[in-house]
Amino acid sequence: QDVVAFSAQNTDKNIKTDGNSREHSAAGSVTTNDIPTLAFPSISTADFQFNHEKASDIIIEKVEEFLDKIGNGRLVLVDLTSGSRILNLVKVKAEHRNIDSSKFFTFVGDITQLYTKGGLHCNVIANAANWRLKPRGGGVNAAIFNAAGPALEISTKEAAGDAGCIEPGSALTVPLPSTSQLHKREGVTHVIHVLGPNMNPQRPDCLNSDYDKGCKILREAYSSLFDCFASIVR
Ligand code: AR6
Repeated sequence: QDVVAFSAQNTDKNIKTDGNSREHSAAGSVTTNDIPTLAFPSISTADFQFNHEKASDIIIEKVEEFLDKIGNGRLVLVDLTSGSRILNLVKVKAEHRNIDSSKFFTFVGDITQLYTKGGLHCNVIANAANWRLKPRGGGVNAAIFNAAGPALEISTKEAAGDAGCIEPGSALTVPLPSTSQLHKREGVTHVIHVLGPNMNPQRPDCLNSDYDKGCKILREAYSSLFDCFASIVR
């Protein structure tokens, strides 16, 4: 990852973003390390081809709805590059709506290396999953399964139970064993798989540009995700 991208774009005032630093404070005081933090990618807006304007409105709406329900927790929208359209749309809209930037902000970086490369500690990360909860495919799903190792596949199977899959609009919390590299190295204790609406004809359950349905499902997806995070925080 490009260190410059971290320092130029990241908006968390509490962390140094020179790419090598860590969150720290004087002994005994509360550090940002202790704050429950959910890092999440923009669900459905890459491989699933969901409209970015509509998705950014829904992210803002749901963040505003949930900020009071997650106690002292923080929500962080993450994407790989500073040129990310969805990240920039959300950033501008969040500023417009005066959303508390200590509770919600955007961050440029790989969601599997937020601590080691960006100095941002996120104990929970969200995955834009596929309905079978399989490691395959590309995007953030493959990145998270690769970084976590086999422990995530095993824990995901356990959490999914007999069904073994999830419905569009729903989320599933998976505790990440301490043997996983993602836990050891990045401090991630939970992965929340989320299945968003699909507008890509090459993927299952394509909604064929039915945005009435698509927006409803994307709202449900973020509600499920933030509810799962709220349960972890509690
Ligand atoms: N770190 C942070 N953000 C990322 C990373 C990463 N390592 N990789 C991608 N993104 P996508 P979807 C951003 O396509 O549209 C999979 O194959 C990316 O730039 O991963 O919900 C699954 O198996 C974008 O902003 O998810 C599903 O079949 C966001 O993550 C399907 O794709 C989501 O992009 C899900 O498609």
